[in-house]
Amino acid sequence: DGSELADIENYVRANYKTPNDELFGAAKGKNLIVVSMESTQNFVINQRINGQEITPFLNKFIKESYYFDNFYHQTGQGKTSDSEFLLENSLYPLGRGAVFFTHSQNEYKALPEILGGQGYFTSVLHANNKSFWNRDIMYKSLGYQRFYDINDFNVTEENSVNWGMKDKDFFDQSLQHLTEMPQPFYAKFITLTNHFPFTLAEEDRSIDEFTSDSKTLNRYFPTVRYTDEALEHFINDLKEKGLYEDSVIVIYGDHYGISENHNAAMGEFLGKEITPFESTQLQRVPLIVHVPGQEGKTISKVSGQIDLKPTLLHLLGVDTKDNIEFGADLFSDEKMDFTVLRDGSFITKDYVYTRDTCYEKTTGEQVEDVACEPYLEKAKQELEYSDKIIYGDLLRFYDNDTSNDKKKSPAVITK
Ligand code: GP9
Ligand code: MN
Repeated sequence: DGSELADIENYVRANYKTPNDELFGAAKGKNLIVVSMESTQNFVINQRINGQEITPFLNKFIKESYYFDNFYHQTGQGKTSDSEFLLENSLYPLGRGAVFFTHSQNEYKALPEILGGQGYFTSVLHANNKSFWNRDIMYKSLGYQRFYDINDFNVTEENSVNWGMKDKDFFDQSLQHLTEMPQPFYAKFITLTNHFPFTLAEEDRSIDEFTSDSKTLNRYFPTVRYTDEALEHFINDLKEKGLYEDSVIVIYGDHYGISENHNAAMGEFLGKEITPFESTQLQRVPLIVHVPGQEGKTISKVSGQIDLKPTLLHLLGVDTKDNIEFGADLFSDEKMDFTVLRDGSFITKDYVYTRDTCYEKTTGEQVEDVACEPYLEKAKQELEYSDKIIYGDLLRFYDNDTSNDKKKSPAVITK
């Protein structure tokens, strides 16, 4: 039965954060455009290589947007799909395997399903095979109405590199789909060019490669820049089509791109040794939220991908207090500085805990465990509760709203 859910529900209710009065519903009825940026870590923001800005567009765009500079990815082996899972459900992905594969038949009350219930047209655009990461199946469970997959794009040898369609062509061709969608819409875009091994033709490179012993890290910078340029074109196109002022635009990094195997090269680039502390801090990814009519602001509260769902729902004026989720509205004054990574590491306002070691954040120095102890239990508890929900398919027993019946979810349409 669902009795296990009672404890979890109590925990979730106790952790609910009251939305910010001014921002709740600030974008009511607007479109929601989310861009998942492949492998983009936060260290590239406002950073240069050989004097060249790596992300000139994003550096400008963050000044006109809410920019979260202490926002962590929380993905595991499911990589991009895990980040999608976090965004849509505000639940943690699993400690091993990819929840998109292992639990695609569960009952969820995901963002697309909720927004669909609010009259939104919900879709994902990603120029890859629909079954990659089991997306075609999982997207049905999440309540997506349409998946624009590789068959909805004209993919050629010229417009492809590395894993598939180049981001500039992807956004170009996506615009056609976007302008044909009924409004309001929730459209999620998943980029691809900045994917390991970061290959890119010479003529598409606008900045230098790095010059370390890691060819991977060396190549990373031009591909990050390529996606930055693709985003600039996309935002300009949105302005041209009149969609910019009618849409909340969210851009976030899905997970790290440079693994710990490249610590020596990364240390060379950043000019410091990559300790476990630094390595954890490198799990920050950009989060940019552009709300029409609102000025830019950098928010340094410690947060993670788990917080996206309640944050976005509140901006759109949709209440979340009956939801079972572990994130909190990033605009809430009550939001704690706290986030848990999938490997059990956690970050607070003052400390970083990883590999059974507590570090002071400002200095990166190891400190007594007792400093981190108050949060250790909470970190474990959250992961454990979230896992229980997934392994037990517990949301099946949670019926706070009858309109959220799986049988009524539309079949996701692919060509
Ligand atoms: C594949 C793309 C990349 O469709 O999303 O997936 P990743 O390897 O980053 O999980
Ligand atoms: Mn990815």
